Amino acid sequence: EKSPAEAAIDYRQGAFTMIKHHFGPMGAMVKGEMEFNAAEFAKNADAVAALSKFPANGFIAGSYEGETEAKPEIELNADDFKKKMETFQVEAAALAEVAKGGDIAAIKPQFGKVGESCKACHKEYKKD
Ligand code: ASC
Repeated sequence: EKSPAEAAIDYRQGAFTMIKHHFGPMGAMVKGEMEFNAAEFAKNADAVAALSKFPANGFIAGSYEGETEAKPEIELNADDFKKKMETFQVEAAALAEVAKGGDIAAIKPQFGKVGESCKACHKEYKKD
């Protein structure tokens, strides 16, 4: 039987696995490693926007040791962490919106903003 902390770690890792699954192909399209397909891109952007709401639920007290890359600083800087999660959600929603237009030139900078929002959190709160 899993402890609440172990279950929370599994939950957030599951959410990040799903996010990565949808974010990866968008990155490949933006970089020109994969042919741009507007419909596929928009579907992935919708998925990331929806999934962006979930990881925060898994960062519960006591879940910063064991099989996790999350740093205990998350608990100490809870307001900053929450703000960074919300930035990710806002930027992901904006990407889903711009993706509906199917214009790669408009999509690219917003995709960049989502990536920056991932990186901002990882930089401070994810173990290397
Ligand atoms: C990814 C991935 C991340 C982000 C980040 C964006 O594909 O796994 O953590 O993008 O590298 O800068």
